[in-house]
Amino acid sequence: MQYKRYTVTSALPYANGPIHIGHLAGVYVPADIYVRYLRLIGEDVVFIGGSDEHGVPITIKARQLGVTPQEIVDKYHNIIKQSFAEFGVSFDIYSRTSNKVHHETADEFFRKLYYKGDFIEKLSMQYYDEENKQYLADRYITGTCPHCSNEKAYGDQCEKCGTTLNATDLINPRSAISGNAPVLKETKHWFLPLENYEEFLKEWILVGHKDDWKTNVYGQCKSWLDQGLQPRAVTRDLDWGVKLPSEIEGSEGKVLYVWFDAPIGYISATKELTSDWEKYWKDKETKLVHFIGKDNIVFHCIIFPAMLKAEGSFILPDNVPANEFMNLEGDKISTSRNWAVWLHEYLLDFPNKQDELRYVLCANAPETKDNDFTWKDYQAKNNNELLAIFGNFVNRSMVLTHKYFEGIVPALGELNDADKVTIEEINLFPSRIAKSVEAYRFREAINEMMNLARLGNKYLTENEPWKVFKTDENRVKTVLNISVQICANLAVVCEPFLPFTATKLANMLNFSLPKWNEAGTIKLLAENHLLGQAAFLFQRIEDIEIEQQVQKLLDTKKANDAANVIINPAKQNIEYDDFAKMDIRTATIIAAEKVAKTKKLLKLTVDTGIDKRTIVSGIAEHYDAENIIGQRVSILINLSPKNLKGIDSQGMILMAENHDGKLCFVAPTEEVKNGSEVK
Ligand code: B3M
Ligand code: ZN
Repeated sequence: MQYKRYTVTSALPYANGPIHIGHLAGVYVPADIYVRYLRLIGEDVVFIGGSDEHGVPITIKARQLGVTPQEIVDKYHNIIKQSFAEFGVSFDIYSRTSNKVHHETADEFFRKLYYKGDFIEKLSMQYYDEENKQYLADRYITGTCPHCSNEKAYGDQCEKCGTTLNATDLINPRSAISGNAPVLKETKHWFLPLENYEEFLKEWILVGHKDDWKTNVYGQCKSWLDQGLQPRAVTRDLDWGVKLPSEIEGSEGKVLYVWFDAPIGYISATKELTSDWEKYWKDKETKLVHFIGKDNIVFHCIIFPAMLKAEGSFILPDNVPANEFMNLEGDKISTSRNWAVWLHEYLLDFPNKQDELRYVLCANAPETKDNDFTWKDYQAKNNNELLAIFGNFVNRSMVLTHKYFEGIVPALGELNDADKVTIEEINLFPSRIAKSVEAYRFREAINEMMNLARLGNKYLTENEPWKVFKTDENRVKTVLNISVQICANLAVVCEPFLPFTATKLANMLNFSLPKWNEAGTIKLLAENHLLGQAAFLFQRIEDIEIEQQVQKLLDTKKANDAANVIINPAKQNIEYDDFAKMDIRTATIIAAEKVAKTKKLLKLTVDTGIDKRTIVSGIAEHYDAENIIGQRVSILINLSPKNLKGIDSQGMILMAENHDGKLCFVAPTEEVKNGSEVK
């Protein structure tokens, strides 16, 4: 179907932390490419973004830091908004759900459904923290996941296995506020009876979007629909969020569930952007596209559409191109573990290298499966692709045109067969790239874009203008004309992916970017047009820069390991006499050797102050024999001797384990004679 305009939304990030590369690769880079492309083909499009400022993740963070939720969202909203702007994510509006217009819009939406009788009102038992006198919504409850035994599952979801949960599913539930076991207490809530929309959703998704939705999205929807839908609570007992209309009985202390209000945020933001907002949400000739991450699929494909359908006046999304996850150096990105490349830090560490990151995240986008970001790959893609192919081609074309023709676009002479083939190929690129972008296949699209640079490189290399110039200046004119035309084409078709590069390149070529449809020809630059100065589009990224980033991650890992040491609970009490039975002495290792044919054992000779005795100790994986001669230790000397690998071991050396699992000696910190009792 032919659409008149586009409404493109990107998931509203929670304002409880900054943006990282996972968000970018999954949502914002593809959405921005799509929107920039639409603008270049001259479409009417609004690109909507904003911060999701409600919900339990925000109030939990505020509580942890001892500040108000408003302070948290103010801080992160500003960081997020600024880093997006610097990164070139070209939102038409970046709004926030704490805005008045949003509260009004969400309130109006809820009321409409409420007064139509679309909700069911239910009394249910909810976990309650008696110490803090608070109902425990969603993430305020933690416990063991019944599916995968993850001990840190939340009341709404297990992040380890991805299952959506109810708080009452959790084994051994705990209040995230007090750590206490919660009690169940009655409370009233409003539910959207999703089962009433099941038939409509099945028809709309399973039949209607079988072929155009991505398989991962379609698959998740199908599995939800196959399981059968159930009523879903749209309210919560919380004091942070969009308040329920006060005239409703029992509404006090309750707010809309964050996943009820957040998607309405797309609509509120559009209202804030333009008084003409209705045509972007209510006209069937508008194409609505939601860019999201895979953990948001059910909300955008099942629940929000059911809400829209219930409301009745809105259009439904045409597509929901959700991506899988981007991992970092082989490990899942995690805000709480600080395992991420943060956008605002990247922008500081790599100033003016937005496109380099955009390129890597798009070329490696987790479109069909989870993918991995590594700094080595970032460096390789920059040095071997952006710099060696794209940058190098543009640079050679510019430098040669300046060298031979003072930077003036030379006239096209007679074309040989190879020229004609090249020109035909140039012609195919815009539509080929467009096709991939329109099908949300951005990796394929960016690779095609690079193929145009590859074509240019190959053309220059094969025609060797630097050799031909002496004998055939006219031929060089033709070759360089075609080369700079390829540069101009690149400037156009790279714009959605590499907007900063497009601007630089257009400046270099001294022309303003034409619309997409004008690309594909060798007529973008007129004969005799004066080019600007040649400059480098990309710079080599050196090993040292990459090593610094890798080191930063290693430091994070170390800090996490140290923080994660599991401290066992105390053992049962004993009497002093039990302790007094143990004879522990300070001693010194005076000889050590590896026990043959074992991995773990060292045979030690120890001066106990009483005697010199042999002890076999399982520390060979942690210490080399020659390095521990002279080491002070503590020994349990009256442990019954034991024969280990044919050696009589007379006692046990006391060791403590550090966070890496390394065994460390326990020894006096000051000079103490061998044989001194530890008591
Ligand atoms: N804030 C969840 C997330 O950041 C949520 C998205 C809302 S989109 C309306 O993953
Ligand atoms: Zn689980």
